[in-house]
Amino acid sequence: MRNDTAATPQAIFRKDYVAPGYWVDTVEMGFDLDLDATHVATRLTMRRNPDSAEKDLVLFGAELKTLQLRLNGVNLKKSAYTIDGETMRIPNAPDEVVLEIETLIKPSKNTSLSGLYASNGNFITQCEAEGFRKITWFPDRPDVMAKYTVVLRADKKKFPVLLGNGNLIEQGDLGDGRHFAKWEDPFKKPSYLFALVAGSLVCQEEKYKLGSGREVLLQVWVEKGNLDKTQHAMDSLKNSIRWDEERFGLELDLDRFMIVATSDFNMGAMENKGLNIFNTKYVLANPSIATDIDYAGIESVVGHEYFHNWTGNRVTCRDWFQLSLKEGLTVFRDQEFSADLVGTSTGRAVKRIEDVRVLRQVQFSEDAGPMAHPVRPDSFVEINNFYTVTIYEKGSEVVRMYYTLLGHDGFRKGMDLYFARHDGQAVECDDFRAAMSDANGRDLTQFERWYSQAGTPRVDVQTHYDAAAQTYEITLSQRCPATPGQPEKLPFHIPVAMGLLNSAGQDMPLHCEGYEAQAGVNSLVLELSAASQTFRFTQVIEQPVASLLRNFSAPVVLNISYSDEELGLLLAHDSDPFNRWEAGQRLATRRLVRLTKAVQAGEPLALDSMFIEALRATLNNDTLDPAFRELVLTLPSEAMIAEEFEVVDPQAIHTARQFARAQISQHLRADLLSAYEQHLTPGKFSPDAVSMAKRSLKNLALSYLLEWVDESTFELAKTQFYDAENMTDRLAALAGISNFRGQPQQQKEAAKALQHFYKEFKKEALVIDKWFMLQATAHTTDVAKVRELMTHKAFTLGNPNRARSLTFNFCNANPAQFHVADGSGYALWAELVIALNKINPQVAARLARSLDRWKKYPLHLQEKMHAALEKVAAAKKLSKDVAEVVTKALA
Ligand code: TYR
Repeated sequence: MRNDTAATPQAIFRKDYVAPGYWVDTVEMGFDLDLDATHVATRLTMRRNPDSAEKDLVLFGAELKTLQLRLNGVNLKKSAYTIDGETMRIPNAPDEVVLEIETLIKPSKNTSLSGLYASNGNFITQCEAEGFRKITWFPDRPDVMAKYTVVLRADKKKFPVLLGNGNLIEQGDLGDGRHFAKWEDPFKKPSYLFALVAGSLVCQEEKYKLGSGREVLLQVWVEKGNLDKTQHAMDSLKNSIRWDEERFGLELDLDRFMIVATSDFNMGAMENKGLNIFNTKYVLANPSIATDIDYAGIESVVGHEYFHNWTGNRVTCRDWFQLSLKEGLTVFRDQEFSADLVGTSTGRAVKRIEDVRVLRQVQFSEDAGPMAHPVRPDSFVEINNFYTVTIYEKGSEVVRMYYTLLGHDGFRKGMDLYFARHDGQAVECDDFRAAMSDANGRDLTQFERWYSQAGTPRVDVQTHYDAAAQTYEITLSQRCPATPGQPEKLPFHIPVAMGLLNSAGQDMPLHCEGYEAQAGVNSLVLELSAASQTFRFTQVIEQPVASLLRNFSAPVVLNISYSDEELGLLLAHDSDPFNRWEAGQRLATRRLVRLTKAVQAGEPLALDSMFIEALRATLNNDTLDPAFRELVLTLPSEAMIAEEFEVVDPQAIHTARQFARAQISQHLRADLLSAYEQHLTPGKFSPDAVSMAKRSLKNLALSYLLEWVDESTFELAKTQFYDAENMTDRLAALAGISNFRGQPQQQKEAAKALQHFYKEFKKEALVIDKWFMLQATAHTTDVAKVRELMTHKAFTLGNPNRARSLTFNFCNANPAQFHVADGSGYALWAELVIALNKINPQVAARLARSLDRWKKYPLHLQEKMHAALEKVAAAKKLSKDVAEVVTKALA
């Protein structure tokens, strides 16, 4: 039974959208910044929106002390307005309004990291989605766009740097030990893009010439002591600026563009106009603290926020249900940016594979759970819970499907029309679809279902070859599982990129009825729009092997029954590198499922030589990019294997996967050793694609070598750990050492290495996060060990990065230990969610999602998960954020 102590969260609905009753033309603000009590004076010039059904003047505010409210120069009487929750309504206001508001806020008490807050003694803001209302009363909704002028005043010694959106137009001393800066943003913007930063910061800056010849000032602001870690972010910013000009013809519209790094941040980064605020994780890097993955992360997040300047800021969202309009599109853009920077076709494929892995592992799982929602949701309780992989990553896949259907030039035409129509506006996902459709004269009506229907479609494949007639038929049938509130689904418009391979593995010419044959083009995009469709190919001179869903052309699960031989052919020869990798994953998944069942049945385990030999051939194939080989050699994660089962047995999956890794280690030992040696990257560290690829293959080889317990490989890892001069190699070696199942002597050495690492980096917060993360995910780390680590002096739940490093990684990325039979993992989870709920609801709600899929586990685990969910649901003062997640899980 549900315990009803948690307030039932109230949902809001997309269909209830009403345009704002008033527009805001100008916003003038004055801040007297003080960490304990900041005074905010705001002056809004507003005018009635004659087209709205809303007659009242409506404002939102949260956690504010209101000192003053004046309408057209007259103090507002208590009887002149009503306040209900966060909503203030002023009835009978005149058509033209000047509203003056004074509020008092307490940044140092703000642990939610939304609104104006303190971070290491500096002021930081975060206003997306609804943080501006924690600064002042305002029609805090994205369709209200206004011009802002902001004056910041603060103590000059403590807060020498004062930053705002747009251009700095005036600054000076106030005489009393304080100083001021006046910032003016020339562009209209919604309140969620407002930002200010004040404090003791230093910057790397550079003048940069745009393609048009105009010169702009670029700055990366960090705390003192971090200026040796800003170069990569600066380079990434310059690359982003150039890329958006070249690929989309979009130029930076300001004279000044700033990035600020803070160690207290809920998400990755935020695209505030001209003043992007970043989690330090996505800014700070040098070879000794950052891994190759960190370098790549910085590049893509710097790109993402920069690209938002057009897709998000110049054209923004009408309401938060349209969030994917800006996020899905901007993820697509940052993915393309990273792919274009690498340039080579396998480099692009490597990036694509990495992105698809995240989509499948996290988004497909979300789509199959209680929080499943469409790319454009119909309702939510707390918008902060909807910054999801569905909105971002599936949203990006939806944008990519336009690209696949319309082609490179067609997509660009659609983008151009989108900006021509909507620059300066707050619009809907449908407006983007209309631009794509109108610019290309294509009917995309059915495509709308990608926005309105949740769930991951399944495409079942049947093939038939008629040797006498030389015809080949592919029948594709689609279905989509029910999701909360959507029991039945209608067919999607699915682009299926494909080719046919002959027995030598070469692409065959394609003659598909209804599709124009193009000489020399051996890949085709089939369009599946009915529940079931048959595509007929003629002049097919031998039995082909179909390569379907090339480059993962749609976010679906493709069910096709290949033989091992067919998969071997695809793995060895497919001209589409994505499907080459995919064939390897299919071979591996098949085996890992069998092994898991054997573990459960207590049967002997074995891995066949066909699979091992296919891996050996890939590993030793020097014509292949090492990064691509690393991906092929990496077995599907435990989470991916779990998706193959109705009922998940995390320990059996872990045992099976470890067995397979040890077998690969044993049988490919010589090959792995030589791959290790061949891919060393001596000399100065460089985060370029070629060196990164080498390191990734080398470190994969090392991690395999360590699976087959033997002293020489342990020594190899130890040497790498102590000698390496870059974090990529050090961390890889440390992970290997601490997962090594060796003798007590080696366990002692592992503990020593961990200690050594901690001492060396105790001043580098981002590295200490890695230190916790590595232990959180080690096979040997159980619940007791996590509790012990939580008492470590460097651990705190108050900092999101640190909280995530240990607790999130344990709950989400160490399934065999988290799902231990006695339920102690779940009890820990409940304690953590309840503790975090008091500090930071957004972070708490993220962790709350670790139990989303509880119905997929055996009954004895389900009972314990259910009890833990009930415990959280019954907790006092539960935030809307956490309440929504656990209520949906328990529904
Ligand atoms: N809009 C940010 C992005 O670029 C994400 C974000 C959302 C950041 C909410 C912070 C926040 O509170 O994806």
